[in-house]
Amino acid sequence: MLRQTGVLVSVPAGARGATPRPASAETAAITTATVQGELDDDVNFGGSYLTITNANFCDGSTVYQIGNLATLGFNDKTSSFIGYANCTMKIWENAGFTGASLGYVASSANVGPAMNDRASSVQLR
Ligand SMILES: [Ca+2]
Ligand SMILES: [Ca+2]
Repeated sequence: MLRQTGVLVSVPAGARGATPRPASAETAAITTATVQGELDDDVNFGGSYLTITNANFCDGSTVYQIGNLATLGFNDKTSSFIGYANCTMKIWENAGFTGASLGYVASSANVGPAMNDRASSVQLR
């Protein structure tokens, strides 16, 4: 797990991140983790994925963000994404929230040709 810009990110080897996973030895120390969102390599929420968890629920105004998806091994991969726990998400073409963007939206089953495999940073709120 890596902590960056106040967002705790985990890349589980097992189940998808649709619901918060039960406590395990790995996550026992994080008792209030909430899955805020998921980036998926394939359209329709398929393929490999990156879940974004945090202690907080989104409130629609507080922004949580990952400034460089390359540091998490998920640069230029996102083809679909979905927010959880009332989060909406915005993906950006470049690291540091610049370039083309899509969002904020609750989910996108297909980010479209303009953004496919281009997301390098992401914000949630
Ligand atoms: Ca992809
Ligand atoms: Ca990019």
